[in-house]
Amino acid sequence: SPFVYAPAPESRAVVDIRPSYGLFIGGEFVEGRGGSFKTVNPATEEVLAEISEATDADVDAAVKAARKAHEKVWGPMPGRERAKYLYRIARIIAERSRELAVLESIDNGKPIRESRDVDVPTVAAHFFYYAGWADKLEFAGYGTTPLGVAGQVIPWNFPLLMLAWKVAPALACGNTVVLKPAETTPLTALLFAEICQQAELPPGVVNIVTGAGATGAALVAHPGIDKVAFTGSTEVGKAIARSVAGTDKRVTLELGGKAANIVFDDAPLDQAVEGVVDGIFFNQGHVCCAGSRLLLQESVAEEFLGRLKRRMGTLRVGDPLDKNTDIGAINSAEQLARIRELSDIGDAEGAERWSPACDLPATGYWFPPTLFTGVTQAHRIAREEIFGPVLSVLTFRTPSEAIEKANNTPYGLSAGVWSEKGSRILEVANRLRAGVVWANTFNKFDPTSPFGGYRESGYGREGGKHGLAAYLKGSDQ
Ligand code: TXE
Repeated sequence: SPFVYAPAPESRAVVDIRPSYGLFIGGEFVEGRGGSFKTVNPATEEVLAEISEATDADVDAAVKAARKAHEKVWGPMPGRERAKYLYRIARIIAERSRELAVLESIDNGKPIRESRDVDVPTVAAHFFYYAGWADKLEFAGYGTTPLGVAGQVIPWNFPLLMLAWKVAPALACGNTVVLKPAETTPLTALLFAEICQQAELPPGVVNIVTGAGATGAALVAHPGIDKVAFTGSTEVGKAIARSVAGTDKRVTLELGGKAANIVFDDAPLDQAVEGVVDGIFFNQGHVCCAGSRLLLQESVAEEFLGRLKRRMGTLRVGDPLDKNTDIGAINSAEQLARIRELSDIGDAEGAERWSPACDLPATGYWFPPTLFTGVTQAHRIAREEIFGPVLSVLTFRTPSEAIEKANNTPYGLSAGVWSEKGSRILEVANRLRAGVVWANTFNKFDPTSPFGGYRESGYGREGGKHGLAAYLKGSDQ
């Protein structure tokens, strides 16, 4: 459209990507003993860097460094001193936010508008927020004794934000950490390691071990770990729960989801269209709480779908560094294959697929914004997490039917309710089995709010005061 404001793409030159990276153990970068693997820009398929693969011995060295730092420095340090480091880290993140946002978009594929306006500011906000708790832990009501060493394994959809959700509360409570980023998105965690050096964080308080699933498995199984925090697939979450069974390790798991976004006929429709679009197309749909099932009240379904399709037609898919881009690249060839497979199953099961016309770049991993109508609850696209820009539409007549359908999932992470009536929102929200319910909005994150699920979406809460419970001795999380 001639009316689109078209600023120049964000510059790749803002970031300095080294040809290879080591592991971050005891405050230093050291070469991993398991060789190396490559991280790729999913928008161009260009190899960005060689990343060290950590072996069991490397994981052991990282856990020992974390233990030493916990016993000698970080555990005994008064909370107000820990707070100073966390504030310093938060300030450096804010100062280096442009660099972090560009690097996140290059390694992950997400649009720069999102990494710049959502991911990185929320990361800084988490460090500021938990810095504020470090010398006030007694007011949280969970005691003030840290657990010790936390082993943290995170996914690729919000690499830096998931790091912040895990590292900030752990450090505020006096724990030290060994964190394993996902193998397709290690670069911002490694830049965070440099930020820890810049902040003069005592060596060993934060350790980063890169590698594939085996590195994560070695970390969570290590006997020197007191606490496991995991975000990722339900399958791996279950394997982790099994591997720590019978130990006294504390565990929090944040797993998959299949959230219902419920639109009643009295909803502000244009606002609801925006919320539905944001719910499923934000971050290419690589969001555990994505509103991947749209439940539409029958009386408004046709009108709503017309408006939704028109809005989807305006979404721009392409270069993540272009400030106009709404939908960036799919994070990996494997994830693209998974999205394609489930979408093909949707076709085979008789649902009707629709996407607006859009030119996808020839190289890189791309999937258009996609809508399936004629979906029934038995369809796999209504039951399984697709983790891509694919929305399954179902309809309902009454609030009870909406609630029943929304709850008809093994997951229980999030949901959205759209209605002009406060009483209806409260009634429906109270009957939804989901850890987070948004009303007339979706995908809003804030460091002060707890986040987490039920059933196959895992257990434990991250964020807010509740997020401290996972890292202190006197709680049951
Ligand atoms: O997840 P994995 P994948 C869902 C989404 C996606 C699917 C697969 O549906 O399509 O999972 O994604 C590490 N012990 N979500 O394969 O494998 C791994 O190296 C310890 C939802 O990427 O769970 C990475 O660091 N760690 C989700 C992290 O676990 C292990 C986010 C997550 O990878 C391990 C991501 C093991 N045995 C995917 N195996 C969400 N809830 O947000 C792997 N890992």
